[in-house]
Amino acid sequence: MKTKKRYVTIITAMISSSFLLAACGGGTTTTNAGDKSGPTAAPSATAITKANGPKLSFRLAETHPADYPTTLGDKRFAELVNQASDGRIKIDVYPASQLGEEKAVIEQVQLGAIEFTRVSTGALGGFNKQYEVFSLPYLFDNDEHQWRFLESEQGTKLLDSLEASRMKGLAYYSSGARHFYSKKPVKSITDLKGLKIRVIQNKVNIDLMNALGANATPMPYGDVFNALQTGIIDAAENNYPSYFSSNHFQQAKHLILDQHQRVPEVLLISKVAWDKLSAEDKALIKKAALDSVKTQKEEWAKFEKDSETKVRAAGVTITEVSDLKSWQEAVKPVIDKYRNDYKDTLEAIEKTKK
Ligand code: GTR
Repeated sequence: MKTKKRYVTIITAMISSSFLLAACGGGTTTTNAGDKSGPTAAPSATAITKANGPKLSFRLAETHPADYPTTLGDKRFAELVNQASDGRIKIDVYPASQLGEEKAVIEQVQLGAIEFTRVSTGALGGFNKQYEVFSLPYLFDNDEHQWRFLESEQGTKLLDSLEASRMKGLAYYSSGARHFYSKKPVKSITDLKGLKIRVIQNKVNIDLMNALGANATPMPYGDVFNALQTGIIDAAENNYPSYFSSNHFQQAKHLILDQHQRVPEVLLISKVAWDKLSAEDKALIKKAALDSVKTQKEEWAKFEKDSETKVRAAGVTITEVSDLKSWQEAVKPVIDKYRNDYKDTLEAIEKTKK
């Protein structure tokens, strides 16, 4: 039922968006290069005035629900773009995976069928090898360290490297630290052995689970709740906000705060859509994306605390890890395996340590 409803929403959204884009000359502000129409022809896209509504209408796909911090960041971005373009550019945010799960959305974005999305760099790792670096364990000491890297020259270079995968990275968003949670009690690293653990699909995640003696089970985020409920998997891993908002905490009540990854989020646009924009619109979209980071970070900080309070109140068993050394030792072979592949990025991450 849920899937059927989702497809109806996707199709309806595609139809309405294509109509608007058709009215807008296919999502571009420039006059058709091959336009040979004379004075009697129907008005071109550029002739549509603000009074007739926005000239450009785009969709932004978001996995999380409407009140989740990344969605609030997306909405702020859309609002800033609308303001800066004086109503010419409209971006509709579709939360709660209405346009599909991350992997499917990224494929649509590559084709230009969906223009914008906010996704995890974990999911991007399946499309652009450079992004798998973020799935390596214990790269960053804390969120501040991660942001120093993301805002460094190498962090910006990485965002720009998405162009090779037919996407244009606009900004990074916060996503805190990821921890394991399980249906069975997990008090130490050895308790993960033999567990079937859901991961975001990419090669590093599979190596990481192997290093822990667990079985990696990649699947879309939206399937995890049922998979936990039916016992297809024993465990999963995520940050506090996702653990809470997805209700995974109701099925997997044992959380261990091992902080194995900090996997940032990315706000991006399809290269197909990007290439059609005027230089002026590119600049205002890029600026709006970077300006929306402030809102996303503020909302993140609030929601992260709130989620922790709520899962604690729900009676989840939480194990603190006072000494991460044994965890870091156990997963070191994974970093060693990839050290050469990500030499520049790993060096830049090291340099941004304090
Ligand atoms: C969340 C992330 C989502 C999605 C999810 C997952 O932290 O914000 O975009 O990637 O993790 O585990 O699939």
